[in-house]
Amino acid sequence: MILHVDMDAFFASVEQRDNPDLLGKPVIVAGHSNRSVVSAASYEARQFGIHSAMPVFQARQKCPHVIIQPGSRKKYARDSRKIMAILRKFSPLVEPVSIDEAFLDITGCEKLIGTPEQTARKIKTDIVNQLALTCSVGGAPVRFLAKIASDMNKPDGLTIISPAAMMQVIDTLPIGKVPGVGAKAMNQMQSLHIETLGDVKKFDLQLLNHKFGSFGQRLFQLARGIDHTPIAPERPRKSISGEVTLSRDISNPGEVKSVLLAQAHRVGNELRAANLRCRKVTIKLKFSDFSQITRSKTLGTCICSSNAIFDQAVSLYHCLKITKKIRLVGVGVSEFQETETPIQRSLFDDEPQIQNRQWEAVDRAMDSVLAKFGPNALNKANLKNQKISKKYIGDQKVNSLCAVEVIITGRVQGVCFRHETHLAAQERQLAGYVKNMPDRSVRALFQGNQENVQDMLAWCQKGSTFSEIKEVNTRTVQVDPALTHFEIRY
Ligand code: TTP
Ligand code: MG
Ligand code: MG
Repeated sequence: MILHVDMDAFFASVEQRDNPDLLGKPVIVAGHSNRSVVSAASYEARQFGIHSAMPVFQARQKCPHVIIQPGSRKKYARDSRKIMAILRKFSPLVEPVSIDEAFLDITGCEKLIGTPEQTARKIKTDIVNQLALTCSVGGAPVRFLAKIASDMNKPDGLTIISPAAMMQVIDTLPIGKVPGVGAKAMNQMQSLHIETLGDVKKFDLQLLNHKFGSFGQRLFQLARGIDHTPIAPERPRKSISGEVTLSRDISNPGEVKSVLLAQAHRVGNELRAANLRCRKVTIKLKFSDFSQITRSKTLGTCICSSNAIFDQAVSLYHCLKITKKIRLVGVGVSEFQETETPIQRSLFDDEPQIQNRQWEAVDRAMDSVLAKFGPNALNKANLKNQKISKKYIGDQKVNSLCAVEVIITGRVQGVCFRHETHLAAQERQLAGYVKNMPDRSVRALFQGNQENVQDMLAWCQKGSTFSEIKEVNTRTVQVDPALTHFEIRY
């Protein structure tokens, strides 16, 4: 038996608990700007038609006296950890799937705690007693139905689907409630007159595969109550990111860097709190016309200081030729390594490595001050006073040789792209190669003086006439003295 636990109006409920004046009132957690969106809405606010992801101005239109709380991610994360700890007392197989929900496999735990319903009730009581928050629990023989069950009687719900009742629930379950069925699949469902998950059983696997691709097989199984997805207790985080929608669109590079700095700090703080270092830094920019781009860089060493993350983010930003105003700025880190993992140090530490370690020490000291005295206790000097490290931008060591391997993804495998890359590399007197890869990406190696290589990387970010660059990943590699010219490799 699988249980799914999901907190009720999580962020809003935490705010109501911590400020009893808000109890029984329409409360949303969101930024105060009209451009912000609602993160969470209390059940009182939902009566006015307010829901998560709705712009704040619309929420205000629906309920002019709605109370807006800015919220505190740290506080919610702290409560989330406590909730997960409670759940782990009921089963070793607990899989948190978001900040406010988790699956538990309680198979075989019956003798210890009782029936699934008794277990669910005990979980609810423990959470109320220890956190003064309510949750909804769903139980079913398979994972996907447990999640559907937890949503059936929200808030403060408890719904158990027994093995005997499972097929009846499937037969009447509206198809739109099945995870994975989005707007596109719904159109197909309508054309096949599929209204409930049970209706899927009228069609054979071949037709489902034809209509829904790889999702066809999953639908075929779900309609028969089969879901082999296990409860995986440890699913390590793959990335940490922070982004902000600005109160007005900006284009001034100084302002963009300020926002990158703030996001780098936020991400760095979370990274260090999780005892991790990262090898990859990504920036995301959304423009005034809502188009967006991401750019990433894979580093030779793992970092965790906010400063180093900021430097990388700025170098990615500098490689872009931006013509539109920016409405959202984000910084993300990924490809983690545990902090305890010993780092391979070079025999003679170079200046950037020493600086990195010094910044790390400063950041850790800052983290502990902030944890103790709150988010406003300490702040870095703003950019006006801060010298932006130029070591990653390319105007240092201009004459030294370097080699960078690049993987470019997007619409890049046309003939023109390789030829234009070849010409651009030759113009910059670089050695190396460009090559189409089987996974539709393009791999290239650029070797030459550092300034020219940086310039070539900036060219890659922009792309050529007929290409559409999605991501450019770079990795510094060993200089190969045998490489003397640039070629297209087939
Ligand atoms: P949900 O569990 O989806 O929603 P909820 O807990 O607010 O309400 P419900 O009773 O329906 O479960 O999300 C958990 C928290 O995640 C939510 O309180 C706030 C945050 N969140 C966002 O920040 N943005 C979003 O778009 C959504 C859906 C949630
Ligand atoms: Mg919830
Ligand atoms: Mg949830």
